[in-house]
Order: sequence, then C-alpha cells, then structure tokens
Amino acid sequence: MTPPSHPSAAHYLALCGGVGGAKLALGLSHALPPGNLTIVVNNGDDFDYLGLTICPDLDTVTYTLANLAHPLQGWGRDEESWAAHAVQKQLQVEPWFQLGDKDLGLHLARRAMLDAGHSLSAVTTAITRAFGIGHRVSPMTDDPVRTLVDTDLGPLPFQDYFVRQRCAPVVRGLRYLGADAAQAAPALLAALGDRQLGGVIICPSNPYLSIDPILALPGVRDALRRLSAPVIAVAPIVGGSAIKGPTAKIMRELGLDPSAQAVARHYGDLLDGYVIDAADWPAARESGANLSLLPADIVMRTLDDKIRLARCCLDFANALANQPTTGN
Ligand code: FO1
Repeated sequence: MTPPSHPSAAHYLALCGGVGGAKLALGLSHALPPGNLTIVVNNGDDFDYLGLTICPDLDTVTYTLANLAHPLQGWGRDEESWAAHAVQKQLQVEPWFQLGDKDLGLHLARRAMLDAGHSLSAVTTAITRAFGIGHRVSPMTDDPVRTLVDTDLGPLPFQDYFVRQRCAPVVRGLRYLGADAAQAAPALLAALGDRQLGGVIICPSNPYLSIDPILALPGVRDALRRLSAPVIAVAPIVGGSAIKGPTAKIMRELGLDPSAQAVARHYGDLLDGYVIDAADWPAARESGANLSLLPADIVMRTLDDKIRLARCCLDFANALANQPTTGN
C-alpha cells in the first residue's frame, strides 16, 4: 500500500455523521497523526432523554475510534449489558430508546459535565481523551440544534422519526431548529481558518440528516467555498441504494433520484472532488458534472478498507490542491 503522499504538515478536516461517516473517520485517524486531523460531527440528532443529553453521532464516532463500537448495530457499544433498560421497560418508562449500561455511564458523565457548565466541545474532548482517542473530535456546534423531520404524520423530532417510528413516515422536509442562531464550534472554526489546511473531506454520511445540519451553521458554507484547500466528498450511495440507513428512501420521498450524482448536485459548488464507487463511474461520467470524479471501491467492510479509502481521499485532495489553477 503506497504511503499517503499528502504533505505531512497539512491539517485535514472531516465532516461526518454516524455510521458511514464514522468508518471513514476511523480510516483517516489511522492515516493521519492526531495533530493533522479534526473530525467535526453532526449533533442535530442530539436529544434530551430522561434528563440525559444523547449525542448519537458523536458517540458513534467516539466508540468507533476507541474500538468500543458494537460491530453490527451501528450505534452503542460492543459487549454491552441491558440491566438498566430492562428495569426501564418493566416500569414502562420510554422503553423505545435503548441505553445500554456502559453507554448509560457515558451519558451520566456527560450530563454532569454539562451541568457543571462545560461546553459540549470540552465534554467531548474529555470523553474522547478518556477513551484513548488522540485525534480531535468535536461537535459541529456547542449550541442546541435539533433536526426536525416534516412527515405525512406532521413534524417529528429526529429520534422519534428515526427510532420510535423506524423511519416509516414519509419525509416531506427537514428543518434544523436553532441552526441559524448557532455558532460553529471552536474546532470547526479553527480548522476552517488553518493556513495549513490541506483539504476538507465530507464523509459518506446521510447528506440531508448528517451533513446539512453542519452546512446550515452560519458562515460554514461560505467558509468552505472560500477555502483554497480542496473540498471533497465520498458518495454515501452505491448503485442507487444507500450503504446504510434510510438515505435512499428519504431521497425518493424528497423527490430526488437516489444516486451518487444527485448527492453531488446536492452539495453543488461546495465540492472540488467527488469519490464515487466504480459501479457508478459510467453514469457519473455521462452526467457531465464539471467536478473532478474519482472512482474507487467505497464500500468499507474491514479496517483496511477504511484506511485505504482514507488514503485515497487524502491523495485525491493533495492532487487537486496541486492542480494548476484554471485561473477562473
Ligand atoms: N437506534 C435505534 O434504532 N434504536 C435504539 O434504541 C437506539 C438507541 C441509541 C442509544 C444511544 C445512541 O447514541 C444511539 C442510539 N440509537 C438507537 C441510534 C441513533 O438513534 C441513530 O443511529 C442516530 O441518531 C442516527 O444517526
């Protein structure tokens, strides 16, 4: 495997949500030293549950980087026990959302640190360091932002739509409540302002549920547009079906063609490069998108797959950064 050819001093910013994004974030954490990578995570899925602040995407990324994640479930921890949830179920208190016993420990600690006045960024740093994670993991903002799903049953808070209703309602639209008044988190602002920024990698998470809340924060889209460093995205869809989660269903319900090209159109002029699966390469080439396309094997099953794709993204960003400017 060729070593990454990106300049060692460069810093990279990864934007991600839950499962799919966390896989690439793990690959990037193996391909880059801690000082060269900032992982900014969607926290529009966050919600207050039984007095606890649940941060699903932050916790999926944390558990994934700490090698504590449940290997199949896509959330929560491996080797978990469910004694507390069993009592909750017996007492009929909100049993629809399952918190494992070890996961509960994290939520109680986060609650205490937030109540002590620490920001979500500071709390996330404390948690990730305690789990042995050297790389910087940050929420997109320290302010409350909540994704609201407009459906045929009316507006639903995200976890109600996603977990309680198992994504069954028909999606009519999405709103990110609080985003317009929220401040991008310090680590996100620092990365966007870093003169050593070598590139931004939009990880293969659901664009509408996980990446758009980050892009909805005031100034983030414009800052990405103004960057001299390349912005690349990895397609979350292969051959018209989402690798994980309800992306394709949501796209169809939003009247969008569930394809890698539709996602590229969705990100629009933010992108300098787009990594798509080799299966989607012929269609994408015909689409005439004036975007640098890179066909790759983007399905990540093993750790090697995740590291390989991460290095492919870094080399792609580096190649785009060294392209002679077209002078436009
Ligand atoms: N997803 C479920 O489908 N069922 C659950 O009971 C559940 C519990 C849960 C607890 C903590 C946590 O961090 C995530 C949890 N998730 C659960 C996943 C979560 O709702 C979604 O994966 C994300 O919000 C989607 O990005």
